[in-house]
Amino acid sequence: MKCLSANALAALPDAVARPRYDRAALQPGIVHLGIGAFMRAHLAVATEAAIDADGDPRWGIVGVSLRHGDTRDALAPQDGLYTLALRDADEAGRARQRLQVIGCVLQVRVAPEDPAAVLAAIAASATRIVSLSVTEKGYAHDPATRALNFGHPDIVHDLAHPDAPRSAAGFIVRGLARRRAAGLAPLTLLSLDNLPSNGHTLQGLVLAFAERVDPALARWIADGCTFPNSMVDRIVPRTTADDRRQVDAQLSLRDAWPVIAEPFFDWAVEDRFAAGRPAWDRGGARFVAEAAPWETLKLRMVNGTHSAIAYLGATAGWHTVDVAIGQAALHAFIEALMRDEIEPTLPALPGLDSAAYRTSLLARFANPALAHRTQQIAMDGSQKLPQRLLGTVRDRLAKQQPIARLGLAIASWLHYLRGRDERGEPYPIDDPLADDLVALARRAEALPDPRARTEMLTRYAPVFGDLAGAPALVAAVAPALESLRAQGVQATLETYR
Ligand code: CS2
Repeated sequence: MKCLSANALAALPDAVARPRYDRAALQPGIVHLGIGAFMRAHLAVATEAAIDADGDPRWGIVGVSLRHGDTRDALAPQDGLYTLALRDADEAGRARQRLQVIGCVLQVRVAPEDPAAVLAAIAASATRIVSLSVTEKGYAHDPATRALNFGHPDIVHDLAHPDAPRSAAGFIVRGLARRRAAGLAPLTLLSLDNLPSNGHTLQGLVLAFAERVDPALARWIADGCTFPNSMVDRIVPRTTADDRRQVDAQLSLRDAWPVIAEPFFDWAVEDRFAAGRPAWDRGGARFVAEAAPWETLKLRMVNGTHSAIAYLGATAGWHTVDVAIGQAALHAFIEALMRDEIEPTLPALPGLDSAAYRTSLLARFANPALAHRTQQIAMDGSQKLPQRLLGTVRDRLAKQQPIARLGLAIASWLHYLRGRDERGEPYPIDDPLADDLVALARRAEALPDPRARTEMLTRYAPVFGDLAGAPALVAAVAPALESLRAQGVQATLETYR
């Protein structure tokens, strides 16, 4: 089978969408840090639609991998091309996929191999936007307070090595320093991660780092660069070897690294760009005055329940989200969690029908064609819980409202930290704070008293922050945790639905 490449585009089956614009004319205008599956199924797709719609050639993308060379190794021989496979099921429940070859990624840089090339890309005169999807832990911050963690090894390293940073904040600040020194204009820093007020969060981290490097640089960034907040939403599971085979069969070409996603796409982004932007609205983006209310909606409804499904599913042995949500008791629990405990905390969003949002979200989770692994979503819980579940808890406790179901969602994470499922199968805890968390779970396990156990676990401040050990939190989590331990996931769900 031939490989996907610029020369092979003409041979694609008619049903496969492909770039219609002149790829050779594209200039690199966006540098994207963290070119993983999510970005290739979201930002790149909206950018592709914008270029297709108006032909503006200034928005080609230079992707940066902050860790491994695998994306570059896959995409370079393909001239940067890759396939997006949108998957769902037809009315009869049969899985189907719609393919599109994306052309706006011009090249991929691998930061550890060539940090100078990444800095040069940020400092290039044609670059107008530096975007990021580096996941929660890529911000090197304290998850509970969202302040830059100056004790983080990458931040310590980056303060000492101006020419070879490792962290996103290090690359951004050192790259901007070069722009400033070269007399170039400031640009936009655009976070696409699932953090509350992700633009403001990024701004706080970048300015904190820049302040340590040079206060005048920090002022230049604060005055000239913009940090729009944005809410991103599309479910993008990790691509498997099986996915590749299915895409290859339909392409009649070999694509070393396609991305798989649901058809649903949403992006609410603040229209504050220091040096222009693509016409992303042509690709489904919504330009909004304030993204924060949309972020709260999405983080609490989509991600909060996704994490609960992940921990309950992984411990019960339901390996994918569709299988998990297909369990009547889990479905009923998640629906009730949304309706009774999350939705009442959400900010007013004009035009939003919350019942319809809930129903469509449950249908997205039930998509049988994605095979989204619960263990994948379960990773990095320490970085995710604060904005996904604990903000909701805080809001409800402030109004003396019950948090029984949120208590079970949090208990499911604590239970998961034991590192083995209900059949006794062990799994690794994949989390930057795993060492702490596993040791804590062991110490708690040794305590005979259930309440003392929950108290010890919820006293973990990097995650629980000002809620650490709070009596109302402990009162909700302790019975749920005990029930998970003594009766298992299924029986517990029956009492919480
Ligand atoms: C998921 C998200 O892996 C996870 O933590 O909850 O990646 C989720 O699929 C997306 O945010 C949906 O937009």
